[in-house]
Amino acid sequence: MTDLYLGLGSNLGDRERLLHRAVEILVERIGGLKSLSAFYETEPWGFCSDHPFLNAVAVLCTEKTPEEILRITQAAERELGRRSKSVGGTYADRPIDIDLLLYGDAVVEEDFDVLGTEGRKVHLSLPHPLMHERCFVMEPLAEVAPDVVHPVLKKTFRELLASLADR
Ligand code: PH2
Ligand code: MG
Ligand code: MG
Repeated sequence: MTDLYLGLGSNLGDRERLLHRAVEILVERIGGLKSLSAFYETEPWGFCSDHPFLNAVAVLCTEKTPEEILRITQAAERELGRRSKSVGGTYADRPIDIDLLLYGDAVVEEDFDVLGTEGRKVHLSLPHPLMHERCFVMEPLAEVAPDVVHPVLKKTFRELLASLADR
C-alpha cells in the first residue's frame, strides 16, 4: 500500500460540489481516504482570470500503479466536465483539475499512453515538479501532512511552506 497525495482545484461551476464529487470518485476507484484538507480559496496562479479557485489536497492509500491512477484521474476530470487543459500553452479556467503530487517516495519521469485533455500521451513527473513553488498546494498539504518529508528536497512540507511564505 502506498500513500498517494493528490492536488485538487476548481475555478468554474459549483466548485465545492465538484471537489466533493471528485473525492468520492477517487476513493471509489483508487483507495481509502486517509485525509482531506480544508478547501482553500486562492487567486489564479500563473494566469489571469476573474474566477478564484478552491484548492484542496487528498491523501489516499492505494494498491494501484501510477499509470492506473493517471488513467483514473484523467477519466474523472473528463466526467466532471473538463474539456481542455490549456489555451495556447497557458493555463485556463477549469471545473476540475486533479494532479498527482506524490506517490510514496517514488521519483518518476515517464510518458504514458493515456487519454488526457490534451491528447493521447500524458507526461507524469513525480514528485510534482512545481508543488513546492505553489502556495495553493503547500498550504493544504502542510495542513494534512506537516511532518512528511519531500522525497527529493528532503524537507518537511511545513518547512517548504515556511520558505514559500518568506519569499
Ligand atoms: N492550477 C494551475 C494554475 N494555476 N492557480 C490556483 N490558485 N489553483 C490551481 O489549482 C491552479 C492555479 C494549473 O493546474
Ligand atoms: Mg494543476
Ligand atoms: Mg492537471
